[in-house]
Amino acid sequence: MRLLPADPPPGPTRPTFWRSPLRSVWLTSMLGSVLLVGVGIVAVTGLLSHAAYQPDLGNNGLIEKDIGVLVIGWPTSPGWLYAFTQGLHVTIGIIIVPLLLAKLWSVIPRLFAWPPVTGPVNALERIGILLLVGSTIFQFATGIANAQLYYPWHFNFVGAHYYGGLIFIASLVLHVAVKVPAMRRAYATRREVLGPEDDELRAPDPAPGTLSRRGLFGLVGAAAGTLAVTTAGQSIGGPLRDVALFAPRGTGASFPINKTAAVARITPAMVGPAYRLKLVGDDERELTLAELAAMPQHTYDLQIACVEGWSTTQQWTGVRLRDLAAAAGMPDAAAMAAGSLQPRGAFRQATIGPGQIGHPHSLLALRVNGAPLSLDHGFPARVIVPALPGVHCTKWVKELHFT
Ligand SMILES: Nc1nc2c(c(=O)[nH]1)N[C@H]1C(S)=C(S)[C@@H](COP(=O)(O)O)O[C@H]1N2
Ligand SMILES: [Mo]
Repeated sequence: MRLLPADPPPGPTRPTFWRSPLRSVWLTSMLGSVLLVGVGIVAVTGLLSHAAYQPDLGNNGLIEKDIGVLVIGWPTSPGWLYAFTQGLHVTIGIIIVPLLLAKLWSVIPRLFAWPPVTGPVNALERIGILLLVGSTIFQFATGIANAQLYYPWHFNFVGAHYYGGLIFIASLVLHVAVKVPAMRRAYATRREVLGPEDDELRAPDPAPGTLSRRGLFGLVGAAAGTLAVTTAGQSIGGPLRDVALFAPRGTGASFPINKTAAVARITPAMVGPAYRLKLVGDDERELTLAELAAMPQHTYDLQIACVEGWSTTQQWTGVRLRDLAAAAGMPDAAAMAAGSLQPRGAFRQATIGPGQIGHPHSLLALRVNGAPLSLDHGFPARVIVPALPGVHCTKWVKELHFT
């Protein structure tokens, strides 16, 4: 029984509708191979970022059910580790967008292939492609929107981007496995001009060319290069920072503020003379700011590296977290949860592990660049730990729980 006509209806389902002389399996293989390197880096650094968040710890509370891919204790050295991996994740993710668009353009006739499904195996393959294209668009759209601080959706970004990433990786692995033979054939025959009967992507009735294949690569390369120049500065710093037009916190700003005290609803009264830092462990005690400042102070150059891709190195001064753990009667604490004065929102608490607590450069900072913290940077006290995602460097710290 035939449900659909054997001949495609007029429009994009007809092979003659697609007339660019550039499309071929070879072109798609080239674009796909380069893209694969890019998305490979983005996928691995994405999983590393997930590991760095340590969602298994306490109130980091990002994901309800963690599939547990790449469960590692996140190291504290080198100190620039997260700035590097996350800078790569965001920067490469943005740079490869033109390549992704060119790749999708190169295979678009396949989207309209007629008949839409030829059999059970083909149906599975098409579902796989649907998952791949769907999750790709979802991952790039949510990732770029997040890096641009634009949240048009109502779901939890971290969870959605994590599960979306797992679907993306699984469907990509499948896709590459299925397509490797066609790619190898295309590369082997690169000098021959294959006819449409041998090359499912070649237009049977090509229009005169307007752009050479080299021109297309040049265009994609130029677009990627422009994105690189206007994005990378937020992570790399230096003169590139001044042209980081696509970095929402990047242009010129060498020490961005993630969330201002006003937005976080921190009032001057909260951080006035009545301020006390609460330490909870085997003992419980409260310290005034003067008592904190009277403890041994240490100064280090440390980096804040935000999940959004930007990073900055400043000189921080404060009390070692391990000294505070000892002050709470727990010198060997395995976890520390930092609570903020911030009345509402996701940043009320973040948890870190034993490696972070024990590192001599892990501070509850009272000063930055020689001066007391500004209110926007977390006055009176903030957590700052080497190689930790910025999101766990809690500002306006009210209490530290050691367990
Ligand atoms: N209480 C609180 N702490 C916080 C945040 C926040 O919104 N509230 N933002 C976090 C994030 S996501 C980052 S990247 C850093 C940024 O620190 P900065 O604003 O001093 O640059 O602070 C972290 N600490
Ligand atoms: Mo952040």
